[in-house]
Amino acid sequence: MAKTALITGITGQDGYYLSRLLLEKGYRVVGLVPPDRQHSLTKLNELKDQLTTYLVDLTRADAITQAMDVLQPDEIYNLAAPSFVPDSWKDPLGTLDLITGTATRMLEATRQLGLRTRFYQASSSEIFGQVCSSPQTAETAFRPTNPYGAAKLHAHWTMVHHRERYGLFACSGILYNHESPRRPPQFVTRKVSLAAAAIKLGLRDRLSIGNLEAKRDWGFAGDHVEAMWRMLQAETPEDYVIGTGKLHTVRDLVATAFDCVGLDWQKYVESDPHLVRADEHFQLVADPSKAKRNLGWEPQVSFEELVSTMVLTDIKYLEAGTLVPAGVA
Ligand code: G4F
Repeated sequence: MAKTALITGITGQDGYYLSRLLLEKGYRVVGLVPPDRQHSLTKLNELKDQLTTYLVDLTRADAITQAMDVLQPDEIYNLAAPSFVPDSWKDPLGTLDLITGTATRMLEATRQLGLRTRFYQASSSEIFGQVCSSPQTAETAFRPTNPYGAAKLHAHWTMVHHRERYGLFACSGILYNHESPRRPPQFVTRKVSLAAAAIKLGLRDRLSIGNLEAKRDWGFAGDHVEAMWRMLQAETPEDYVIGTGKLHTVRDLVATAFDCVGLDWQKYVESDPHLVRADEHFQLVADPSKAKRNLGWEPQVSFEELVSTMVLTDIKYLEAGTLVPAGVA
């Protein structure tokens, strides 16, 4: 019988790539979608005939428990989260409830129903924050510096408590930045790929960007969701950092993107101090050796391939005159 995988955050970038992967593997894939996110289901049009979705308010423990009781999932991937870090300063409490609250409600439902479900918690390199050593492993000290990172850390510890106290098969993937043509445009990779494409096509002539010296460990979302699945197939539940192990600057990103379309970025890009974030740390880089050793996981797509795919896909969208609302591409 086909395994059932339940995904929260299915309408996001990772939800799409993970659904595709699990469907290819023969899973029955079910998304729990909050009623106020129902409109986002159009982003999954390509997969809609193969997916099941339930409208469930993730802020309600009883609704989650009821859905899980009906579905009896073999695996849960808890991806739901507001993911744009600066927004977490505007609504720290809402961020905490959506991230930590949802994780806690799902873990508690698993425990109370006595399910043998395997649970994946989407964690983030933001839990390392002001890092004390680089590259990071799952054993590196956690020192988040924003409400998003703090909420992700709380969710991580809640998952650990359920694993250690109740014996749940639960684990965290501590993921570094992962991108694709489905990344919403407020994130820097998509902002840059869209701008390079639009400038190439003569649709605009400038790109305002924040700190060009900011550094990130950027990988491909399709590679990172493969690691999520592998974590739940392992013999024992363990936490992993998932990243490429390579740092690039925003300057590298811009130069690579504009180079793809034969443009000199320095003619078009200006730095806007209003877009520079305070208190950022630029040594967030993964040591993915444990994932390679235990899970056989390695990133397949290089930084250059990723950026070029994003720019070329955006050119196609813009040439086709397709509207590119957040997250739809
Ligand atoms: O693309 P970003 O906005 O992503 P950020 O903040 O690193 O967060 C992403 O990755 C985290 C770790 O995996 C996730 F937890 C989180 O949910 C999200 O997926 O910014 C990347 C870097 C930052 O250093 C930022 O300051 O790019 C720098 N940057 C420079 N100029 C800019 C800009 N970022 C944005 N969004 N816009 C700019 O103009």
